[in-house]
Amino acid sequence: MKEKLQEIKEQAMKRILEADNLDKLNDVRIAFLGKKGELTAVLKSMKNVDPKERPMVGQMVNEARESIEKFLDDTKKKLENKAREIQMEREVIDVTLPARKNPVGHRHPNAIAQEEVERIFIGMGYEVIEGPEIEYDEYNFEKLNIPANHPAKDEQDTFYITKDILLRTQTSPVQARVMEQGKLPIRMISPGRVFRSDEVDATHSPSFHQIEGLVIDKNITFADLKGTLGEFARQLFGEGTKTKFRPHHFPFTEPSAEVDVSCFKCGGKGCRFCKGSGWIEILGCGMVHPHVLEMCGIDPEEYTGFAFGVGLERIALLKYEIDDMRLLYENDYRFLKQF
Ligand code: 2U9
Repeated sequence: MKEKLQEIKEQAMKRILEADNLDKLNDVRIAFLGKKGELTAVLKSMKNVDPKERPMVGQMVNEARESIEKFLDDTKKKLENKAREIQMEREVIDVTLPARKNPVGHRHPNAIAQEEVERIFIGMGYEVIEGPEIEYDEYNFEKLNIPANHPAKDEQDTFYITKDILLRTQTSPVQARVMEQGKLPIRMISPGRVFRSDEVDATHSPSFHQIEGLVIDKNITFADLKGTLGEFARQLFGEGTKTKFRPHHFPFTEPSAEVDVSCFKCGGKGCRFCKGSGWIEILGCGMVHPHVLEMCGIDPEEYTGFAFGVGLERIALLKYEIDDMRLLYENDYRFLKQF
């Protein structure tokens, strides 16, 4: 028995020395001290030992167990230290390495164009006011003098949520609400997203952005409108830019006009960009219809005003010479980073 124990002890020590990681060491512990381990087997066979010799053999088994356990624990500590050292080495941070590039996004052409338009009007004393994208029919159409039988109100053109609630088709309801508040004079622009039930193509999208402007004060005339939009066009497209006002019709303004700017590519001679005409259409405008003033609580005998609307995407496409509106909605970084 003594020899057997000595042999088990030597075997265990040898295997412990050979274990070069914590998993292998644990295997050795199980092989010798586990429930089915070799030393445990010896303990179980004690019933066959002569009862007189049992205390002595028992003591020998305990001694063997203790020395194996101690050696296992010491080796475990050594292996743990070694593993920690390896980990520390692997995780060392080289502070002299150049920093990894952190790619940042890019401002969208729409955002750049919007900020440019806002900057110009803020410079002329306008306030920037935003409003809800979901609106009442009353504010989107009725108060803007758009009658019930107007084609724009067709379900083909407008996204209705209920009979009376819709996705705004223009930002005009924001101005209608400001007018209703009754604080005059008003000098404001309202940028924002609008919705129209259009098929997607190079120049249309069911959701796009507008910037509308409104000025209400005593003695505002069409001359103020022409001067303001002329200055806007010069600041946006360059000092030499000319403007042309063509008569038009909108239900909410009277008289109304569409505005062309002289082509900033060819200076008005005619080129591919302006399709040979020398002019590019950029916005719509007019004097606020007296009926609209009345419906929004303003006396048209005392106050007059002008309004205008520009499509933000149209400005972005023109300014950055982008030929397909869909590029503005794909958010491909390779496209965006060019502007
Ligand atoms: C109120 C009164 C009048 C806003 C106006 C336009 C002319 C116009 C278009 C530009 C391109 C829409 O995005 S677009 O298709 N808009 O031509 N908008 S006058 O007139 C108003 C607004 C609010 C209370």
